[in-house]
Amino acid sequence: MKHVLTIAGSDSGGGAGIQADLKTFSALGTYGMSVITAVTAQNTRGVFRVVEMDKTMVKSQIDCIFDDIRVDAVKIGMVSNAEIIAQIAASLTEWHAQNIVVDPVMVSKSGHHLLRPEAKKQLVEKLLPLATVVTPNIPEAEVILDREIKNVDEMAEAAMDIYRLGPRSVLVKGGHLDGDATDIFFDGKTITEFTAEHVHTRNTHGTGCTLSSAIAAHLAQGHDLVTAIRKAKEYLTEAIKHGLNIGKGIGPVHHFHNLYRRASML
Ligand code: PXL
Repeated sequence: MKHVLTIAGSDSGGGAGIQADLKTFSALGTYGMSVITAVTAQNTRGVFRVVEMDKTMVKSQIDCIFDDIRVDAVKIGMVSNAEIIAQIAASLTEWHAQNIVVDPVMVSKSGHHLLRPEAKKQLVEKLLPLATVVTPNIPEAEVILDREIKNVDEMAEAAMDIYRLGPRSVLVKGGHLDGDATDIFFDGKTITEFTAEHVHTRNTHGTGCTLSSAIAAHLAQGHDLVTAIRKAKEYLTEAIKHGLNIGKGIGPVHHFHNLYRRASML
């Protein structure tokens, strides 16, 4: 079995962050591990409080894992401050981590800031160059590049410009544009478009976390980037279609739709 690590924040509501990542790793047949960067008090209606971890505790968690267990891929999600970002970059470099998926989490679905604005520079300068693939949605790509992105052509230009910041490849996710969800992937040579049907549902909590974790799990299993992304999108589309009406706000996607269907538990 392959081993996949998430470095991200905890979502007490269970729909996003570490919880979504571990469910995704498990659903895709990999062994999941976690380094917690922050604890959020949240539910389907919003994020109510955030406590960031001490950077030395982030270092200790990473060291304990890499010292003992082979890590086949790493997904990085919510990392809210510059100190923790610098620590993660130093530790992953020291341990020669491979297959790193960076999801540049900035704002929750409910509109809560999960990245301190002053930490953007560190995220761009320290984390992006480590990424095998970085997976911004349109609002995140706009913040990274400091300009608006209004259509698929501008998404492709954004992917190429973010590529220049140092990651091995870039996936700009188009779910925030109207119409079908087209994502644009650039690996330094070729632009690849991924189009999935736009599922009309309110229950989309954790979609970004789930996609980046699924890409990491598929990279760990030896797939190339384009295949890993295609399979991750297929998994996410089904998880959104089976989204759960939990809570009074934005409900989570169903990570185990496949398993529950086979066990007649859907
Ligand atoms: O979806 C981004 C995200 C990432 N990580 C944590 C979150 C959220 C959104 O709510 O809570 C911990």
